[in-house]
Amino acid sequence: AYSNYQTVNIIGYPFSIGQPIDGVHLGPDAMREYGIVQRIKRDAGRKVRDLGNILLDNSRKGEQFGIVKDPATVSAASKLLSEKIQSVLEDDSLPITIGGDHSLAIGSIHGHTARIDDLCVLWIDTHADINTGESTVTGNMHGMPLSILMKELEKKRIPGFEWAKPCMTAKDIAYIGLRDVDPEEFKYIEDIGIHMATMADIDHHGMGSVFERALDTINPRRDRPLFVTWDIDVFDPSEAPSTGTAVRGGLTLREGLHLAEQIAKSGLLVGFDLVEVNPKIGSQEDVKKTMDTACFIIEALLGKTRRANVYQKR
Ligand code: Z70
Ligand code: MN
Ligand code: MN
Ligand code: MN
Repeated sequence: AYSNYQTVNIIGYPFSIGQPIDGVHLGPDAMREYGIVQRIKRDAGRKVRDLGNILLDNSRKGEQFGIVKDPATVSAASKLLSEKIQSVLEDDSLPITIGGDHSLAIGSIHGHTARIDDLCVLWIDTHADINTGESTVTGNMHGMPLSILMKELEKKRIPGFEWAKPCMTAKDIAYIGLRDVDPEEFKYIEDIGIHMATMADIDHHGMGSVFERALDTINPRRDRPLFVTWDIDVFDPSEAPSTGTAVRGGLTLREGLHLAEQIAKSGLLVGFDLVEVNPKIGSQEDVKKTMDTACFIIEALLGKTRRANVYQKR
């Protein structure tokens, strides 16, 4: 029901202040130059609109809350994304946000929940991104977006995000792909009770089963609209080397494709993010491979399968 949108809207989010490494703000334009728009248009069987980049303040002011770096800059940028997402959803189209660092999920998830009732979320990532101002070791806000969004962590929110009322509870979200979770994050996840599928679970059960279990937990009747936020660093560095925090032992391209194809097949997808592609990391070859992996995933999320080079009928 939810996949009957006509138009796919691509939103670039050129932002890097949620993490310390230069270059991730160049992700959206690098993906365009690589040909993402043409690649989707080629077979998508629906309109694709490139809305360009959101105009963001991507300058570091050095302002801090405790050790948390530049929360006001992150908040202002996320607010613009939330508003953009809300306006795009007005005309029943599917927004794709290309990052930019993962702090953008504050804006994209907030924007989706503002327009879509009963949203649930798959967080596909190496990292849990649920640190609070108390637990963060790095102070990087791309490791913290979920603590802003979760109702259960409301008391631990850092100031400056008053526009983004907590909009998610543990029963609304599941992780897939985790393998680098900070001890304090793990405590939050256990206390709150968020479903997590780690790389160990994927090894043991296989991606197909891991995906079904995640949906059984957050979407047992398969009737809730689904949002996906996909951190490219969930892939093994051999598939996606050009990202700020590559961790060995990640997804193969095939596991990623199977997951994306199953998500598309569910017919529940209402929007997604693809984040943390950094075209300044690694060789030209590395960057190309990373963007190719990202393109494969975006195409599969939009319904392309490996049965034939066509998108599945919706
Ligand atoms: C760590 C932190 C993180 C992405 C690194 C890492 C978080 N837990 N997220 N790379 N995409 O800094 O809080
Ligand atoms: Mn992340
Ligand atoms: Mn994560
Ligand atoms: Mn990550």
